[in-house]
Amino acid sequence: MKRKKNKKVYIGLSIDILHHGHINLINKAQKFGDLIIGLYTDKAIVQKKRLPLISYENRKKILKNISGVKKIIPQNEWEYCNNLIKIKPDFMVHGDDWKLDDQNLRLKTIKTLKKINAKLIEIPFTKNISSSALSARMFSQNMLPSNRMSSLKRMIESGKFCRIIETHSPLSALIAENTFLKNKDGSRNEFDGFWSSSLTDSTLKGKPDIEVLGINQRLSNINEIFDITTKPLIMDVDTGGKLEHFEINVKTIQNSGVSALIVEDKKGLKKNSLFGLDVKQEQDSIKAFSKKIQIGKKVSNPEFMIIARIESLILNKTVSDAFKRAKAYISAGADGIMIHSKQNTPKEIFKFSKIFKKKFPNIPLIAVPSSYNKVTEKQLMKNGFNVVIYANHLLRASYPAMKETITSILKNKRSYEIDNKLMSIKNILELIPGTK
Ligand code: SPV
Ligand code: MG
Repeated sequence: MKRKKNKKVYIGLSIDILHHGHINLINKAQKFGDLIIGLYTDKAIVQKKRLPLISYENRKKILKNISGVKKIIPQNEWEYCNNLIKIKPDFMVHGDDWKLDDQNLRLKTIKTLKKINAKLIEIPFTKNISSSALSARMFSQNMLPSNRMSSLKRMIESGKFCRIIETHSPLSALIAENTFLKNKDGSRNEFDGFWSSSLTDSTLKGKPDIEVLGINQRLSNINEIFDITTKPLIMDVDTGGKLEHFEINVKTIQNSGVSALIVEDKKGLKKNSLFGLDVKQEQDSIKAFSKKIQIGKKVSNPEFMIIARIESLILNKTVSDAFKRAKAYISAGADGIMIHSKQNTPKEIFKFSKIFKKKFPNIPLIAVPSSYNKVTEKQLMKNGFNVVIYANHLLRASYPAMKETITSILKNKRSYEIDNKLMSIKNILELIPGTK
């Protein structure tokens, strides 16, 4: 078939992995006219799937060099309707495998095509090649520290609300990496990354949360997690320690592949914030803490995030004190603000977020709803938060389970009674590939 003159053809592609299935599609599509590709932006992809490893600009560069591609435009939403109405192509080409997915997208597209008098051409998909399977393999093999490091900032910038869970061990991280629920449209409801908590890392080692674990011990824990996972990690670095140490530690943390650190504006012997004023805790001065941020920013990569954690509300100070600090820390270069609270409702953090987002709509805002745990992710999003951290839940889940098991065996002088609450022997043998 000769290329049709003066006709326009549209395809939507994301091509994080370009394979021969895409080339087959492009070759067939271009025969119907001038081929316009709607290249999915990061923002569109994260609506339904994982952030791609390769950035939009680099994916565009690859696509530009493929023969038959006449024009590339951004595909900003998961659905094609807006681009189709804008471009008014004569044809839209799609692999017929979308019939196996959720029908919503296909039906909406057909409706829009009818409206603009365009024809849908469904091409049999190339057998034995699956982007999802390749993508899973690519993520597991290509998650170099630098890729992982930059992925959180890209994810937040793409507009995604990030859901982060505390992981204190490789096993807990493996569960967080692989557990997901399927949404109606086929997309996954899952965690976007991990939190390395000073509280649970210390507790796991039977030590108090007073900055007693050295940064190297914390990082060795994180490196074990990184060996077997691909998602980004935010590290709780307490007060960040001495200024001179902070400078060196930021570099080491960043180079290991951590995406962001959260440093709190306290000084002296650090005590866990959730104690509030039941223990002696002192807030750092705005000047000294701003200096810490500046030093950290000076030695870190632009894609690495230094997030300032404001402890004013923990110490019963006002929302306006917290906001004054937020302004200063952002001027010092902070890439985001975590506003902490030990209240059992989100009232005060919402008061803060209202003022904060008015002045800084584009600066990421992070919540740690441990005490105000009735708040929903939807409410956090509505109030301008970009990231939620469930900061201690997996360790808190494991402790009572272990304690109950111990107690049951002691009581019954055998393990039979507790067995139905435990993972089966079969499941543990099959959990880690290569065990057999
Ligand atoms: C942690 O998880 O160690 C934190 C959050 O710093 S909190 O325990 O709420 O202070
Ligand atoms: Mg902590």
